[in-house]
Amino acid sequence: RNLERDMRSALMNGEFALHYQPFIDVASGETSGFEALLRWNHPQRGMVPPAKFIPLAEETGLIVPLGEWVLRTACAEAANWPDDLKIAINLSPAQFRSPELVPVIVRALAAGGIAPQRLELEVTETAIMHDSATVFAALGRLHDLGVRIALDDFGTGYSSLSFLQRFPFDKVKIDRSFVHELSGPAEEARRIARAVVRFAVSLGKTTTAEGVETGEQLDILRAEACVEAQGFHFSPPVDSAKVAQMIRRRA
Ligand code: G
Ligand code: G
Ligand code: NA
Ligand code: MN
Repeated sequence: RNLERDMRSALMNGEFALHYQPFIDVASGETSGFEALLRWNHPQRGMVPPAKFIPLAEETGLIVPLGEWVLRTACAEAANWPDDLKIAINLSPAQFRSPELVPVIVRALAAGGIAPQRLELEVTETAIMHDSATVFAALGRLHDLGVRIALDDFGTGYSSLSFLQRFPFDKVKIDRSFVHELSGPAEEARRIARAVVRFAVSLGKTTTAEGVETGEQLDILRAEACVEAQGFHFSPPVDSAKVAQMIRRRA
């Protein structure tokens, strides 16, 4: 396919960029960190959304070099930030099949002088179910180094509770489909949010709600003791110049 061929050259041509979306501590309103989100500025097609090219990158194996570029670039960026700010990076299941994953992460952290505790790796339930022995081994080693693991899009997958109990993660990201429902009249969404927060707390994990778009949603999440929030209500993903501006304004 054309897109596949273009993607191979895009990495060399510098057509990929990272945008960053802040996540906020609900209680203090302070920014806790930024999630790196990949963007492809195609010379003819314009912005190609990740939903279009990431599945293709996974199929073709290109996600391995692309994912390494993301890790290096995001850590280099975070090296410029105050060191209380975390950097969150999404990982695809296919990246775990590379024996280079752990060394690449260790080198990216060392190059930026970033404490492992500042790095948060986001993996989906689907990713960890798939090929779980390999994923377990890699995430276990990273977790032992102090890297934090977040379970992304929580509530949309099929992981069993016993599986989650054995899995070394620190944070649950409540999927935005649940957060979206919080503005509606249905009490059910609120009960789900409450249940997820309590579930996380009982396992000793922290929580982030994704896709927070309104103050009403935020108020409900605060009342349910959700720890962090992320979404258009605070900021969309922005480029690194805008991140620098946000950090200056904060200081
Ligand atoms: O930024 P946007 O909403 O378009 O992202 C769509 C999806 O692409 C999200 O689910 C996100 O997890 C995924 N995504 C964005 N950046 C990366 C990345 O660097 N690596 C991987 N594996 N997935 C990413
Ligand atoms: O799957 P993941 O959580 O990684 O997806 C991140 C993507 O979600 C980002 O690419 C971003 O564009 C999108 N996103 C971030 N905040 C919001 C929001 O408040 N509402 C919606 N609908 N999408 C959001
Ligand atoms: Na994510
Ligand atoms: Mn997510």
